[in-house]
Amino acid sequence: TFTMTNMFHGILYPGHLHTQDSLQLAVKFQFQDTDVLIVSFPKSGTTWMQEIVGLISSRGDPHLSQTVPNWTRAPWLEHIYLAEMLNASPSTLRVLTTHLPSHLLGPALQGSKTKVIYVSRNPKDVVVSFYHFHQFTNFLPEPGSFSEFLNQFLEGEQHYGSWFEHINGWMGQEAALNLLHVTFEEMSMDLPGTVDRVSSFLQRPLLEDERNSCVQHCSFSSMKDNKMCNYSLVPDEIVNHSKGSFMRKGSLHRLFSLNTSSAFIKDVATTNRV
Ligand code: PPS
Repeated sequence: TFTMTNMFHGILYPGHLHTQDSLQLAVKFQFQDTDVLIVSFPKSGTTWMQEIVGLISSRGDPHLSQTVPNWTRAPWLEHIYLAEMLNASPSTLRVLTTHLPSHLLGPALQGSKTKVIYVSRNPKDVVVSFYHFHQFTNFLPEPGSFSEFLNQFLEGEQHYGSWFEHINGWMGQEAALNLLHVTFEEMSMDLPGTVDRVSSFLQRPLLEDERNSCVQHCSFSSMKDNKMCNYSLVPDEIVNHSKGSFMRKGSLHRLFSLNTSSAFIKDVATTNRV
C-alpha cells in the first residue's frame, strides 16, 4: 500500500499517511490566529524550521525536542493522524506543518492572522535531495535516472506537484497573509540571524543564552544525532535505513550558495531558469 498514491486536485500525494479525507480536512482546517504554520515544498528545510520554531517556543530548552518526535510537536496538516497529534502535542504554541500549495490551502487561511513561515530552498538542491528521498523511502516511486527525474521535476509531474507553482503561489500570497519567508540558504549561512528573525516574527524575544542554545540544538550535527527529528524512529518498511538517511548532507549547491534573497527565488520560479 505504500506505493499507492492519492490524486488530490490534480496533485499526487503518497498513499502513506495521506487519504482523500485527510487532504480534505487539511484544506478545510480552522486556523486560529495564534497558530504557527510552517509551509514548504518537500526537501526545502521543513524539519530544520520545525526545530527552530520548537526551540524558540521553549526558549532554547531542548527537553521537548529531544523527547518528543517532531511529527507530534509540529503535526502535519494533511496527514491522517492530525487530530490525534494535535491532542498529544505538548507544545505551548500550536505549530502545524504542510507541503500543500497555496491554491489549495489559501482559502482556509483567508483573513486569518496565522503566522505562516514559508521555507524555500534553491531548486537544484531541492531536486537532488528529493531524488535521494525517493530512493530512501518506500512510499515514493523508484526515481529512475537523475536526468529523467529532473525532467519530471521541471514539468511538475512528481508527488506534491510543481516546485514552481508552490513558490509562485505562496509568494503571491505574501501580502495577503501574515507570512515570513525564510530560505534554506539563509539558515545555512546565518543560523543565529535566522533564529532572531523567526523569534521576532513569533513575538517571542530571547535572551542571548536562550538564543545560543537554539542555535546549538538546531545545527546539522545536533539534528543528525537527534532521534526525535532525524526520522530514524520510522520503521524499516517505510524507509530504507540501509540506503541512506534523512539528514543526508544539508549542504548548499555552490552556484546558488550566495543568493538567498526572496527576489532571487521568485525570479528562478517565474522564469524556470534552473
Ligand atoms: S521533508 O521530507 O520535506 O520534510 O524534508 P525537509 O526537512 O524539508 O528537507 C530535508 C533536507 O534538509 C536538510 N536539513 C538540514 N541541513 C542543514 N542543517 C540542518 N540542521 C538540517 N536539517 C535538515 C536535510 O539534510 C535534507 O537535505 P539534503 O540535501 O538531502 O541533506
